[in-house]
Amino acid sequence: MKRIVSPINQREDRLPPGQRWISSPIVYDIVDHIPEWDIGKYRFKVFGLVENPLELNYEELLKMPSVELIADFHCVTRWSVKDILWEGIQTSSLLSLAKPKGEARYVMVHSLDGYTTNMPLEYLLYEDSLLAYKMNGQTIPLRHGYPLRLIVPRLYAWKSAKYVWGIELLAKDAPGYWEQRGYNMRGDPWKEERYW
Ligand SMILES: Nc1nc2c(c(=O)[nH]1)N[C@H]1C(S)=C(S)[C@@H](COP(=O)(O)O)O[C@H]1N2
Ligand SMILES: [Mo]
Repeated sequence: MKRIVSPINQREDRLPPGQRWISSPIVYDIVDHIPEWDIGKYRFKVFGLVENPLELNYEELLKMPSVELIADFHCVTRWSVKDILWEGIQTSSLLSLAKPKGEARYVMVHSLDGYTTNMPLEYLLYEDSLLAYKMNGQTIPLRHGYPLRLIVPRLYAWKSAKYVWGIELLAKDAPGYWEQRGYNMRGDPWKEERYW
């Protein structure tokens, strides 16, 4: 299997300004209890401004061409974790199947817990952006995003939505859960795009 080391790990300023290294990611959730999702009913969707809307069940996702990714993880609350190993589907390959329309410029990511997050579409076209179903060699634990988690190493970790069920392509940017509460619409850690 192809293994990608994220370009962010290879930067000279690998640790973004205002961050410190810790050994493993701290779990954050907007709800108190994450239920065991019914995987038989789970459907992942790419919709909105696309020529070919996609709908895939979990089994179909696992059959898609996959890659391994090693990437650092940077939380806006100032901790960072080195070299997490993920396995999953490159978002660029899903988008090339879905065929974004010309007007599509932004995405809204939708999660099973009601969480949402937005970002410019270009971040899903980088080779190191993944929809991951494995973490450190095992099925992603529920607390870290089972069944499917977006990983966008180039942005702060609140953009790496857990429990993802959909990616919606939009012409205009719109704020997700944290973005409605003052977090940045882009969130580049090297530019310290934390809040407004
Ligand atoms: N669905 C969902 N995804 C989410 C969150 C959340 O509350 N719900 N929190 C975000 C934040 S703020 C961070 S820092 C990371 C934390 O990842 P972890 O819980 O796997 O450590 O998940 C992000 N993805
Ligand atoms: Mo976070």
